[in-house]
Amino acid sequence: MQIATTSESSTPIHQDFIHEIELGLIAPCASISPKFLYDPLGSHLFTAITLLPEYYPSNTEKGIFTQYQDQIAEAVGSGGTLIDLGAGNCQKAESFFHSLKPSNYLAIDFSSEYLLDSLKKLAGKYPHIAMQCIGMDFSKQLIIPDAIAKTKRTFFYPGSSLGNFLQSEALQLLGQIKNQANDGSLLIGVDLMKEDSVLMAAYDDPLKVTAAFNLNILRSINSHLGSNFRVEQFRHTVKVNHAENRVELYLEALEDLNVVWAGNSRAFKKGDLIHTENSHKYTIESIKALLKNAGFEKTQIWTDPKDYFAVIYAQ
Ligand code: AVI
Repeated sequence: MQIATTSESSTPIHQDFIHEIELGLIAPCASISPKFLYDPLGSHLFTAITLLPEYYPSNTEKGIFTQYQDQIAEAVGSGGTLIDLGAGNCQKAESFFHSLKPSNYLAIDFSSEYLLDSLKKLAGKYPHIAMQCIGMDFSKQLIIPDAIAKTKRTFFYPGSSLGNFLQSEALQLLGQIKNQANDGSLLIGVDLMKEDSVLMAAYDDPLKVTAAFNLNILRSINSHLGSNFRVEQFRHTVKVNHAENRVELYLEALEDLNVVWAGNSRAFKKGDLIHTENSHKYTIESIKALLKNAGFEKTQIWTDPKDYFAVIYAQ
């Protein structure tokens, strides 16, 4: 078993996080970056979300991967380094090991604890693939260490996570991917715009798993900041913003309350909102234009029969 963990300067720095969280909390419209959703419990809750029948992105993307596995493998080719962005439990990348036959697998995720656990299990099953993992906040900057082979880098970014970035941030990330692919390529999953009822069911599921995932961010913030958020004083709220083509997640205060942490505090009135996530939905035209702007000239696209989701190979 060969696993290398890297702690580059891009590894999350606690002090930067505290500053970022405080800025969001004291802003007139309070917000918390969605990356703080993914503490160890949050990562498990997200995995549970992907198993919900209402959360169509996961099962639809899986259907596309299964149906077009051969075409995708032919487009991507075999060998080289597979770089998995937001690897999580590494299961999606694993499903491509057989057809893409990477010689090297680099898993990158914000939640390094969860990632290392996942990678240890994987490395035992595929001793012929060299594996590395990096705990990195690539929402700020994506830096692939020089030690990672530069030839035939294929970035793998499934699950429509690009949608969690604003358009300008998404463009910047795609540009960084293009720069560091060295003539390589990107296999990406993107969620497409659809009717509100489908979106609302996916982001406000009847089992309340998404509510738990969203509320858990308050515990994650308490552990970073030493604040005294109480989960039971908030509720999960979802809006579809048609002007911006996105689903928005919030936490709504159920009563007047005051949150305190080292030397600072924030008062919330009943009904006040904390913005926790945007999930942008694309059209085929809008994602093609974004990829082109980032330097990806050629695309191959696969979708499902309802046009809910697209898998794109971009070069
Ligand atoms: C990770 N990301 C693509 C998910 C999404 O759909 O935007 C996160 C999520 N938030 C609520 N449910 C799932």
